Amino acid sequence: MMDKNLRTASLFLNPDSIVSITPYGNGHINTTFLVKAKEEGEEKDYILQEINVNVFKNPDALMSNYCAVTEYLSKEIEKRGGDPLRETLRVIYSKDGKSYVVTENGEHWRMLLFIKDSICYDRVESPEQFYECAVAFGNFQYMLKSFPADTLYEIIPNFHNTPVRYENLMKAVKDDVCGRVAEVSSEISFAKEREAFANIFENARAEGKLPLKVTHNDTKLNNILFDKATGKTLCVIDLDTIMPGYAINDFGDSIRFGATTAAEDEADLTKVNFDISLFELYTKGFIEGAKGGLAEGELEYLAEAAIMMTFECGMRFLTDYLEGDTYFRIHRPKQNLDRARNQFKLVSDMEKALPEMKRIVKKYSENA
Ligand code: ADP
Ligand code: GN1
Ligand code: MG
Repeated sequence: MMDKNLRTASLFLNPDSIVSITPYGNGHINTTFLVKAKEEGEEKDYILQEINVNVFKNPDALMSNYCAVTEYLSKEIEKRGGDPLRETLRVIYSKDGKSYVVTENGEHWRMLLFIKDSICYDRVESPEQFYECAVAFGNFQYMLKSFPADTLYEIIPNFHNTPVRYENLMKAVKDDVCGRVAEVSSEISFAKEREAFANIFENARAEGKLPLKVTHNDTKLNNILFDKATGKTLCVIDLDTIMPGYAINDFGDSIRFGATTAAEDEADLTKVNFDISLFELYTKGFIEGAKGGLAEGELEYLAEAAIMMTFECGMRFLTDYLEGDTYFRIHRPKQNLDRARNQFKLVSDMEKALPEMKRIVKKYSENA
């Protein structure tokens, strides 16, 4: 009897070529495995991923976006003389020609070429690395600037719509299905005090200041691969949430995850501090990477976007904690609560630093 994962991998590869299948990575949403194979004497590695259909309700639309964007990027990379097999993801089609398969027990799986000699970081290990990450995400947007955004599906409606995330939190508070509200009253008050702030991007959009662009929407440091040999960025990964959005949210989400002195789930808040020097480096890199592609209105709200994404993510963690941890994978009780408190601590720090953050944005915008 074949093991379940081997059976799934065999829908894409010859089972005799498969050497091992092991859990891989630290994502909160999908379940990822590394598949080591030997094909005609040559070692070949693949990523096998179960698509979380609790989160991604329309895997067909998701994989349509995924294939369209990766094929487009492959061509762009080739035009620039790059290596499309290392600088973007390559979807491996199943033996029956599908971009993903549905197994007999209803699971949805896809396969990607594993990018060898690459490394992925959960924490910023050197300032240069964060700067490189900024250039790469800025450049990612630049490369997709002519991609027809209206051909992409909106994979998760209102994904970075902060007012909707606020409403979801208020609903979770009202329902209190796990009886956890009493424990988090100060976090709920923190969110309520920022209700008006949550709306500023939607208002700016109504004034025509924030255009919709093709955006990544999950620009964490661990969604980028670095080249082991050169230390330079290689490939933007985790393309599940590619859809039209605000460019400044891609900026803000990277700051939330990277410009901090602690991991996202650090429970000791004395260790969690916003690092403005990393903010400055990222600002410089992102503006450079976007090569003049950011409009005046976008630059105006760049600093606020860091606070917005951090606040929004904090609310999402808190909502999930109140709803019984059904969305973000947890490895210990209260991990989502720790994540929420951690994000709110960063929001407080950034609010204090906002004038300085705006000064930094202005400094680099002038040369944009
Ligand atoms: P999630 O949505 O769960 O975050 P990701 O697509 O980000 O899933 O994958 C999880 C981890 O797997 C990444 O952080 C990275 O370490 C690794 N990974 C994903 N795709 C590749 C790839 N093509 N080559 C090498 N490593 C990869
Ligand atoms: C999730 O899939 P992963 O771990 O890269 C989440 C992001 C959050 C992030 C918080 C589809 O990202 O939106 O910002 O966790 N992805 C989805 O770490 O919800
Ligand atoms: Mg990821």
